[in-house]
Amino acid sequence: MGFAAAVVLVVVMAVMPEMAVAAVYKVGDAAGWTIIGGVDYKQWAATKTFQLGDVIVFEYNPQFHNVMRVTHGMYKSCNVSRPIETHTSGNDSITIESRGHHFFLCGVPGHCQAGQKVDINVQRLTSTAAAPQPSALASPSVPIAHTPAAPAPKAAAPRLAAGFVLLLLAFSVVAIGVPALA
Ligand SMILES: *[C@@H]1O[C@H](CO)[C@@H](O)[C@H](O)[C@H]1NC(C)=O
Ligand SMILES: *[C@@H]1O[C@H](CO)[C@@H](O)[C@H](O)[C@H]1NC(C)=O
Ligand SMILES: [Cu+2]
Repeated sequence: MGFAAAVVLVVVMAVMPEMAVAAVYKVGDAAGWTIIGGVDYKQWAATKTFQLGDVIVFEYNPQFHNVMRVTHGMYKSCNVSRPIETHTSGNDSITIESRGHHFFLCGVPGHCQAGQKVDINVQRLTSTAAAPQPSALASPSVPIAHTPAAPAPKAAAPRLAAGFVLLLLAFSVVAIGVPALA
């Protein structure tokens, strides 16, 4: 890679911070998807900044719970009669592929009313950045920070270091040369 290419990559990295790898979020963190312990899923979601391509993991005992994606109206009233989709594996990974609100609740009678509902909201941005690639290394229990995807700074660093050394050499020559002339 030439120096010009490295510079271009560094500039691209600087102006496109929204190009990030996907994060994996386990709903409720260690508690998971449950009605035990009074997990506040609204508070849980409020501390996250969900992005396109992020994976939301619902972990629960499928004998007692499920996951239904519903409309805003059904979410508000805990109406489980006509879900958009239903997940029942007990370990459901759902990739968020569109912006806006994604409403989920547990369809077992009484559970939504007890607070087992969550709104995953992906901010609507003006950006037209390409959808990020899901990270193969992400763990479901630990939210991964959104970091730049391309390894450009690593590639550019030795060249920048070489440039810095040249600059230091130039200053040394000037520093030694000036007193000699005086
Ligand atoms: C629940 O939602 C369905 C479909 O939107 C609707 O037909 C039904 O009347 C709703 N039930 C209640 C109790 O609101
Ligand atoms: C859920 O699935 C993920 C991979 O999709 C896996 O790493 C994790 O161990 C699973 N958890 C349980 C409790 O099976
Ligand atoms: Cu439930």
